[in-house]
Amino acid sequence: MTPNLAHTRADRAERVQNPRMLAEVSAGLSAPQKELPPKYFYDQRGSELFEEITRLPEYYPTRTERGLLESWMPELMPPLGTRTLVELGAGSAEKSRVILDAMRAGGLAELYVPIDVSATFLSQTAARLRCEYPGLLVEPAIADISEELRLPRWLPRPVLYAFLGSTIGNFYPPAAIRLLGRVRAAMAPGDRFLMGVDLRKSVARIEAAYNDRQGVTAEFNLNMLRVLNHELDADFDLHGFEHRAFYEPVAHRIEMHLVATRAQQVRIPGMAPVRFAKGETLRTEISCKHDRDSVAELFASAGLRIEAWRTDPASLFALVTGAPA
Ligand code: SAH
Ligand code: AVI
Repeated sequence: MTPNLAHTRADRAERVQNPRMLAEVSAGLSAPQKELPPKYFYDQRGSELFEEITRLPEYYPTRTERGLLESWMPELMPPLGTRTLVELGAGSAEKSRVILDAMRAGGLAELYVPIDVSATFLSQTAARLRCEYPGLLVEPAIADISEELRLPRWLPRPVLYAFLGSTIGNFYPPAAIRLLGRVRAAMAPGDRFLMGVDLRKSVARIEAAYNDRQGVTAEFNLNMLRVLNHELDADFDLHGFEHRAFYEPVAHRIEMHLVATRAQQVRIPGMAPVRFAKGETLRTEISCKHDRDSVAELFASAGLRIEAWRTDPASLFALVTGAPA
């Protein structure tokens, strides 16, 4: 069952009866290190907060990736003859327009399939794109990409599968490999994969991106508790938790946690009460940082090979294309 984080009564009823979500949250909150998957940030408010993050001065990934797309797509796309763009975790699809423009310039933009868990936000994205790109068929799919790639039965080929924003970094390597393996399995001859990855760099620069001065990332982090309160009727007190983000150098990743500022107990219908000791943390996200070798390793494990690799002059971020190995 696909998570559906939109704030409507129907969605909520669906989610509360969703034993899968309850089981996932229950398992995550009873582990020695409490942990929940970052997909639970993204209800409508979470998606909007992420958009705000992308405009923060400290959050370099989005604007750097956009610059790379703008300089590379007009050259990359025409020879590929891409007719369909399938995008994983599309969000607002702001940067996807750069790809669609390059497809349209060759007269080939036929179908766009944005996939996301954030249902209402996704339908707003789709509606905007239909207006902006008359003639382009836009078929959004609400799906959890950690479990499935929900694709229309028929896709005009060749297809470009895009996974932007370094969202791959939010998956532990085994889950990232499974996800890339699903993309590989969906690819036909002539199809390509395009992925954005945030690169390893100065710890100070990375940590600043996840500890912005305006506190937007902190709000985004706390939004997961709002989602649990709303979707599962939990009673998290948002004043009882604070944001923490730090770089873990061995695994090359940012970790985001919510730290309990006092001992407390949380009730979630259908689960045993959840106790937090003062200072105990709930890990809400990892954001793995890469280099060319680590991406090549992920690709190889998923049956893909790197075709091309582009970085910005400061080597903050990379765009990589892949094809079946
Ligand atoms: N691609 C956009 C958005 C990145 S934010 C960009 O580069 O700016 C991550 C996006 O992935 C959000 O829109 C979120 O709702 C979506 N997402 C996160 N986990 C997901 C999952 N498991 N399945 C589907 N979508 C997911
Ligand atoms: C979506 N994802 C790649 C973002 C990241 O940087 O890992 C989410 C995010 N978390 C905090 N700030 C942004």
